[in-house]
Amino acid sequence: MVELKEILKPRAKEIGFDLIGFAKAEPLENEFDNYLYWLEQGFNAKMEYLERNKEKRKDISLILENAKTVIVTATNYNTPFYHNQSLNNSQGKISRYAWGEDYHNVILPKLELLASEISKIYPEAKSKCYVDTGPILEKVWAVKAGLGWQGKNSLILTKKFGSYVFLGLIITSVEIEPDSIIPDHCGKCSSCIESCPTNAIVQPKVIDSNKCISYWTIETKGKADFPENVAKNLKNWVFGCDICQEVCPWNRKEVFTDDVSFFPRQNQTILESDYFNQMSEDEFSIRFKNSPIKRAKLEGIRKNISYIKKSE
Ligand code: B12
Ligand code: SF4
Ligand code: SF4
Repeated sequence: MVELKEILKPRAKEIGFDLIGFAKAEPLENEFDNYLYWLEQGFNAKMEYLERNKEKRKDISLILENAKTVIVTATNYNTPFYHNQSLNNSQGKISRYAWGEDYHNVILPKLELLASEISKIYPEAKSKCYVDTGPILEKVWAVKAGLGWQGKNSLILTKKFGSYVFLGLIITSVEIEPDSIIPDHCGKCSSCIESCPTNAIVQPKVIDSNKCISYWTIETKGKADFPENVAKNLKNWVFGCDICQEVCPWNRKEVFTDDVSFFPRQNQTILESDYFNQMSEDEFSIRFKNSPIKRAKLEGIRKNISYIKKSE
């Protein structure tokens, strides 16, 4: 049991993961009730996919039969680049996670490579890899695997890298000794709650997506009008929002990744209104190929920028 873990830990580093942890694949209890509470409150906004496959979110063995272990990885995406602090109202900020390549494309092949190490040792083992898109409460598993704690901004904070990490998961049928949980280190701090311009952190760890700039600028793809509270308080964010992470003391360490795929493409951390007004759909597809920004579509980005022109 211990032996496989000792093989996977250094191999994960070689492959490019910054942290790895192991959790026992058991059904969720309180965490699942909290998720149901979150849905009941309508905090998922129009993200209906979060209402589907509830049972799989509770019991991970419905995703992989005979699941014994959930392996969770964290990949640091912090880079030594920053937003220009004096922006005008035709310049929109891209959130840090979206400056470079789409993380799904970067992380999934690495997880598959790591999973193949398990098969080398246990050829009969079954494993499944996920980044973001499965019916899985990834942050809950990150806590269980001892990678970090869930901060009041609802994100996973790690002692070494803060919250600018992407999570990835391997569910496997092999039993591996679980890691210990790390205590919550938010303490009395509540900077994220106080700094959120739309009051989207409705209680510690709980985000109301209906109020979250990240939701409106990424998920609605130009198809819905922003509520007034969001439209007025965009603070120049046009794709995602990092305010509740920028204020977090755990992100002051500035430990940077050397993976250039997360560095800003063409050194762009902001998007200019004129640039998009002149752009064709084809140019948009080429410029944002394999970038998370493609998700918002040209129409969505134009709409988001039109809002910052009107915001305070
Ligand atoms: C849906 C989603 C969103 C939604 C909803 C956000 C949210 N907090 O749930 C929106 C579009 C707003 C969003 C935004 C962002 N996201 Co997002 N998102 C997801 C996704 C796909 C699912 C999250 C989910 O299941 N939410 C449902 C809620 C119920 O889950 P939860 O937050 O863990 O809920 C817990 C608490 O709410 C708490 N709780 C609920 N009720 C109650 C009640 C009480 C009394 C208590 C005590 C607790 C409690 O318990 C719940 C269960 O444990 C995950 C990937 C995944 N599959 O997990 C990425 C993920 C969470 N996102 C990620 C990122 C990077 C972001 C952004 C930073 C992007 C950006 N820069 O704009 C922002 C951050 C906004 C924020 N502060 O959360 C990363 C986070 C990495 C990390 N370090 O944690 C993830 C893990 C993707 C990944 N694979 O790396 N996201
Ligand atoms: S991402 Fe922005 S809007 Fe959403 S909770 Fe954090 S600070 Fe608030
Ligand atoms: S800003 Fe403070 S309360 Fe919020 S996540 Fe960071 S340490 Fe926790």
